[in-house]
Amino acid sequence: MVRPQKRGAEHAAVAHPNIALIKYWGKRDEQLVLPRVDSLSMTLDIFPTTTRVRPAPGADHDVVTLNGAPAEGEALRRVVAFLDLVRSRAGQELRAVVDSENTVPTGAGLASSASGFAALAVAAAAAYGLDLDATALSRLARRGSGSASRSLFGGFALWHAGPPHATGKQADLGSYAEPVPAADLDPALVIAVVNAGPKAISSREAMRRTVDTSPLYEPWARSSADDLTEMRAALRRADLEAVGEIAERNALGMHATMLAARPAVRYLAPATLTVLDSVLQLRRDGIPAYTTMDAGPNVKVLCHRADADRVAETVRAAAPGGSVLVAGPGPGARLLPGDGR
Ligand code: 2P0
Repeated sequence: MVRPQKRGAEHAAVAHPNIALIKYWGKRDEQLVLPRVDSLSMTLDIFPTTTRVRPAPGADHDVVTLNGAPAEGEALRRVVAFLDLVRSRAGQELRAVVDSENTVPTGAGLASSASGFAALAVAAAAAYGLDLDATALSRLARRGSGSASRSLFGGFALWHAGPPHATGKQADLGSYAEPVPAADLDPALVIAVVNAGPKAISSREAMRRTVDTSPLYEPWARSSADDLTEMRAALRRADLEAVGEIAERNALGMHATMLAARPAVRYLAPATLTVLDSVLQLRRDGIPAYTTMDAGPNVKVLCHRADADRVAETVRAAAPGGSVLVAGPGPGARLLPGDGR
């Protein structure tokens, strides 16, 4: 465990993306980023984000660089709002220089907000002298982006929605992620990138519209609580088939809630369905492989690591224009020694 150096020095942290097997979809408090449902994810071992934060005495604004280019618009606003939160907790006003490098290839179609805000939470807390444990860092990362709360932890992580009627500080304290043990699962996630373009509607806006207008939202949220109970039991007994079946139905149900929103939110593309069909065929051929999709058309296929090459080959053939990546379980977010260079 790397300890923060002295407050005010540059601190660097690294975090990896995560993919939810039980989805986070819908907030009950936008400002505190409190979800409607518990969610459970696997942190990946690919595409880390490394973020450096250096308080800058005398500066009158934050300077934020993402992959070498100055951040602007909504991306800049979200990072500055996050730094404001850290500063208010630390009782400091110093602006900062933030430099974030994301290794997701441009256009890979994989979101970076989870790894990005997890790394930023760890680096910024250290740079401003906040001594927070992993639970408190998870709560803090949540304020940047909900799914970032889960990237604090390696392997499988459960993000608690928290007590539904709590408000203010109690509500904030109740919603954080924690690691979930999973015995001998040896999983792989094969990621079929069928469309790397920007999405037509942000997940933030899409989940808001779904909660506000979809008659399927509440039934899905209720069934998701049962999915989570079953998922935890399946992880405990290292039953990949059950984990996959539960993840697949949970994700399809989430997409059903969006399809029933008014107007509908549809992320699934023709190529998505072609990949889903190819995975059904794999199952008929005796390979345990199960799909999950997030706020986009790309498909993640959960399978045994020993089957990952065969699964990758199948989905590559099913979506010839796309690209295919294979990931395993990855580590939690951590502070890097020195400035991380
Ligand atoms: C998830 N997604 O559980 C779900 C499933 C997308 C579909 O978390 O508004 O970027 O920043 O809290 O975390 C994407 O939402 O949303 C997401 P905000 P976030 O992974």
